[in-house]
Amino acid sequence: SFKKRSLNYHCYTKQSIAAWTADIAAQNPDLVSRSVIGKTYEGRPMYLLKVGKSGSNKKAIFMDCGFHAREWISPAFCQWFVKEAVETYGKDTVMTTLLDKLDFYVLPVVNIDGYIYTWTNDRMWRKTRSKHAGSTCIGTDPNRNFNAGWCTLGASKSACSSTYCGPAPESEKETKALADFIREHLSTIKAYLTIHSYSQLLLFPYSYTYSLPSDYEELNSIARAASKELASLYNTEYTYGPGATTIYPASGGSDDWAYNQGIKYSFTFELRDTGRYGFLLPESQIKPTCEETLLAVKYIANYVLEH
Ligand code: ING
Ligand code: ZN
Repeated sequence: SFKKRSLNYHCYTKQSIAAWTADIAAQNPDLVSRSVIGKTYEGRPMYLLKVGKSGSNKKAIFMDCGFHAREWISPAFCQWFVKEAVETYGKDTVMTTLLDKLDFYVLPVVNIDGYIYTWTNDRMWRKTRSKHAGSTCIGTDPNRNFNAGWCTLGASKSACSSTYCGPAPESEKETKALADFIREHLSTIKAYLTIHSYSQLLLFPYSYTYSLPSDYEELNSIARAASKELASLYNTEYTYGPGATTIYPASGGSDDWAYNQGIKYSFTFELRDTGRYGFLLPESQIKPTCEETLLAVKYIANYVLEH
């Protein structure tokens, strides 16, 4: 079981996320089902939740959290999202329509080994926990490990670097499991959302090149509207745009890879804050951060539904 987090959704601790996935699925069998898409380097099962009312020919949205171990607000958001879905289905008209017409695949923690390591050993760990031949340094950056301009820009070939791209694309069991699942469900997955922190950004392709994606205009206007929705709650300001110019050039990211697989609506969220607390975002900010982010995710999901 992967340790610690959220009994009441306002704190980072308490129950393991693995146990939480079992509970939320067991308590909401008409809305949530759980599967295992693979195992981590250290052998932990990667649980995926499918959230939605059963129906035929449904489009799907894939959302993952916890790529980077120290970005604790990210797994908190995936859990918040599923909790809100089951608690507001049948009450909130937008959520009800979304779950009636779409399926959400939610992977609450991609890098489980790293996440646990931040609880037990090193709060600022980022990478996976895999070992590499010929080096004593540990871990690969999962967001440099996808096959999108792999290791050409803003990534390192040194195993000791925090942005190590790994020995090959999808060398990590975690990224391979995620990519395999998406490849197997390409006909239904219409949007890919990946949740990181921090910086308050809504990014879309590309990060591995300065070239603009062919859907630039549409993605930019969705990002603008989603950022506006997010800000409507607590005035939290987001900047949006292509990754390369909005945050920094970086190859091997999952959003670029998903976009190149044909998933047009591909976005990376960088949640709160802008640096005061950074990765150490206090528990008092979990709820407001999740609430405002939910507005943006619902906006994007509704857009996908209508297009
Ligand atoms: N930021 C992302 C990172 O992996 C990113 C930014 C997004 C890079 C999309 C590449 C593609 O560096 C954080 N905070 O991890
Ligand atoms: Zn990150």
